[in-house]
Amino acid sequence: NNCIERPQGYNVSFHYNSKVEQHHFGKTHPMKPWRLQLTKQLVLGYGLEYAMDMYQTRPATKQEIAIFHDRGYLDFLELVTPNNVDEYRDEQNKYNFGIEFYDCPVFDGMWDYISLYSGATMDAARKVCSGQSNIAINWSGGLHHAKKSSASGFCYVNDIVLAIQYMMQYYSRILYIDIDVHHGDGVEQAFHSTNRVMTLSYHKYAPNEFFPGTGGLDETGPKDTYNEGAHHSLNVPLKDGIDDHEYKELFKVVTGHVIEAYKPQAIVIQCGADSLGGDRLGRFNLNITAHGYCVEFVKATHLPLLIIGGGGYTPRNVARTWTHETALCVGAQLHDDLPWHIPYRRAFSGERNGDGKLYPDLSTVSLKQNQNTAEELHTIVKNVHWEMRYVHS
Ligand code: V1S
Ligand code: CA
Ligand code: ZN
Repeated sequence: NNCIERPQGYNVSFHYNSKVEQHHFGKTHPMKPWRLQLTKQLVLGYGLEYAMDMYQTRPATKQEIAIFHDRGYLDFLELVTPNNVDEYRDEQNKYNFGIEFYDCPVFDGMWDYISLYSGATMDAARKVCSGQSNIAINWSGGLHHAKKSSASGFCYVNDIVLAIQYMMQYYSRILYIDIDVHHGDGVEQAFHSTNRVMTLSYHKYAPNEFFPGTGGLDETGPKDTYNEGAHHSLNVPLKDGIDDHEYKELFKVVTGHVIEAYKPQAIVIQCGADSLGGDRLGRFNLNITAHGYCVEFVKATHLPLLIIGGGGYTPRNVARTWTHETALCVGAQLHDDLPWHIPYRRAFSGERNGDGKLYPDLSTVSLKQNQNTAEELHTIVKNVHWEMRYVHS
């Protein structure tokens, strides 16, 4: 740990409340808040806390969450429990719990969980806006599917929208980037009609086959060109099995074009780790370093940066990735051998679990063939570039 030093000239902050990791969505549910504990332990195991400001965050208040969400919806989220859920039949349907009950279950302490992850993201956003942090990190946030008055895809409250709305008081143009394997539909929808937020999501796209089914290449905002939001939603729809080289190249060129044209004053990046090879729900073949490349790339812009988590359903790899990305932020290089003294070391040991290494080869874990053709990727680049004609800083 002696080699972990504070970066010179800039501040990185880590925002966390360990109560968040104690929640359970249910035995068979793929979302495991426990992965956050695993991540924190790796971060501490490598001594990265010596290089950052560590904040224990408070839960967001209902008032703070109501800046974006519907009051009635929040009343429901606050009051419903597994014991009284049957008394809320109408609300369940109204707020999308009926249809998506298995995706968004009512579980014990659900409101605590919601206010904890939202509170940590808001805390991180405040540190960025005050200039106290150049980079602020909250791995428990990034729940990009939640809508104003409905839950969707494991997301109840959209902490990203709350953070961006807060940041809009300080910055006139904010770029939101989403590298979760799923389309960042909730964030896109929330800022549909404004040119002050540009949303850019990279995801697996297959309508009727892969959740949530939106985010096609032609989905670029309102089609009415007088609407300020026109051309300010960007999507990079991909197929199964994209590899490190293709993804990095695509991310560099597309994000590069967008930054050059839009000239954002701050960046928010959602780092869902379900885009890694071998993820339980994902379809890509990325290694940890390719995922991390996206963080390196946005860090290199030297713009105020908010980094949040998101999906990620193979907990050991989620922890590896987010630890690697925390290290990138502070400019530390980590040893490929995981520290010996961490709790749950067994979760990372053995051939199936990555042999005690930080950077196991994940491209070989997934059996997904790369279905993306060079031509398709070229079309994406061309389209985004073309779309930038309408974008002015
Ligand atoms: N893919 C997938 C998937 N798996 C599940 C699931 C599995 C077991 C359970 F006990 C509960 C749920 N749900 C889904 C997806 C939602 C994916 C959400 C990703 C979230 C994120 O990573 O982007 C951000 C945190 N839901 C569906 O595919 C919808 C259904 C269409 C099929 C599954 N059933 C349960 C609901 C309807
Ligand atoms: Ca995405
Ligand atoms: Zn996801």
